[in-house]
Amino acid sequence: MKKYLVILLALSSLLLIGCDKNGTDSVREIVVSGTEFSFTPDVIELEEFEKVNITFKNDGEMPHSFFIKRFAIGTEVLEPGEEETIEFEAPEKGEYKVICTVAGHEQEGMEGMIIVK
Ligand SMILES: [Cu+2]
Repeated sequence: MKKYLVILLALSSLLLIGCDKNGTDSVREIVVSGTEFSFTPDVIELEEFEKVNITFKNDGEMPHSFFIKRFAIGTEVLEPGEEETIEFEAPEKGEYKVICTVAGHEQEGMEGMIIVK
């Protein structure tokens, strides 16, 4: 009987540690790089309603932006070398397309996806 109690205590303390790491106030930092003509990473996976800071860096030689189409949220069009951070709260489960808003860049393949699981 005592043995089980010890195991139980050990498990519950593990759970507590887990909670601290993923507490509701924690904001994950995600960095996305943009070049001609792609995003790296091009897929970002988020938990439902997770809060994240997405920093978009223009590592290319042309102006670029990072824009989440469905919600019309994104960075300004940034010059090469510039970066901007946006705060984003993941919506419900789904796939949300990300594009560069500079004319022609989406057509060149500058698109990505936020997948909320
Ligand atoms: Cu672009």
